[in-house]
Amino acid sequence: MRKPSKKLSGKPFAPKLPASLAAKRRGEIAILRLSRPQKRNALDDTTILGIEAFFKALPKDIKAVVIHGAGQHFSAGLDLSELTERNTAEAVQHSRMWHRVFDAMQFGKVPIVAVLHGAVVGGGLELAAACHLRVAERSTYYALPEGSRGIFLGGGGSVRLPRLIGVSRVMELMLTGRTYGAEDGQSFGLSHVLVDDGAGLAKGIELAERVASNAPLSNFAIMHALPRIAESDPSSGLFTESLMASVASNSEDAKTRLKDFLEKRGKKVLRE
Ligand code: 1HE
Repeated sequence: MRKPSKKLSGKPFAPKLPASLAAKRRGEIAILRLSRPQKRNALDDTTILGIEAFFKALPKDIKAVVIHGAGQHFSAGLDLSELTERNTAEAVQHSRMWHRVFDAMQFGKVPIVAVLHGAVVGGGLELAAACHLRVAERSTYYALPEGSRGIFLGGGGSVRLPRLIGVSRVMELMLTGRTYGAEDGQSFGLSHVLVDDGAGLAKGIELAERVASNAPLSNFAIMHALPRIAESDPSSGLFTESLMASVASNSEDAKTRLKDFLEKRGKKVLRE
């Protein structure tokens, strides 16, 4: 049985969200909870559009976001009960809607930490893959059961997941329907940090606070420039890197932070 997560303290925060989502803020961090445990946090249209509304309404002084799930599972993926009614054109539009929301997360204003536990399945894994950091509790398991349901990835998974774990592993998950446990997920690169059950949210908040203490322009470069540079041809990549580096290092923030270090006020980089 999963130990209860650290109590989610913090002030409720404003955006009008569906009942399947809840938002709080803790200082410079906003925390978004998938709150539909009775349906294992299955992602229906209302929830996906609610996630979009949450990110659109993020106050300017929020510097990082944590996403986690209520109940025993992070998310059972696409709400399968909504799937049967769509024709082909509507299905394309539906997938494009997920793309719009998850792209806006990946290339949004602030870094996002996903805290995973229990099932991280199908669209739930696609949601996690659109986040910048992933913390997994030991109860986490990953699956892409689309093959057995007669469907396909539709939330950007075929683009993002191979970049995390390679086409071969994604193909294996999809063809065989097997699951990867939390340890496999950690060693393959699905999660960045593995923690005990019940410890994920506290770790996610700790990481988000650390991320939030970076210079905002550096975080912007890491979220927006790094993935684009990594996918461009090396020559263009190196050139873009030089441009981004010069923009960042000429900011007031960089000047202050570098001076602080040189005058012995900045933090040293010590082994953890
Ligand atoms: C759902 C969903 C769902 C649960 N859509 N209603 N995803 C899947 O193929 C995963 C399907 N779900 C499961 O395998 C299991 O629910 C779990 C392993 C995640 C959890 O099992 P369990 O025993 O804790 O819960 P349960 O009894 O199966 O589910 C509780 C309720 O949630 C039940 O409804 P109820 O009215 O009978 O109480 C389930 O029907 C409901 N439920 N999962 C709708 N996914 C953009 S493309 C992405 C494509 C995909 O995501 S494919 C993967 C779909």
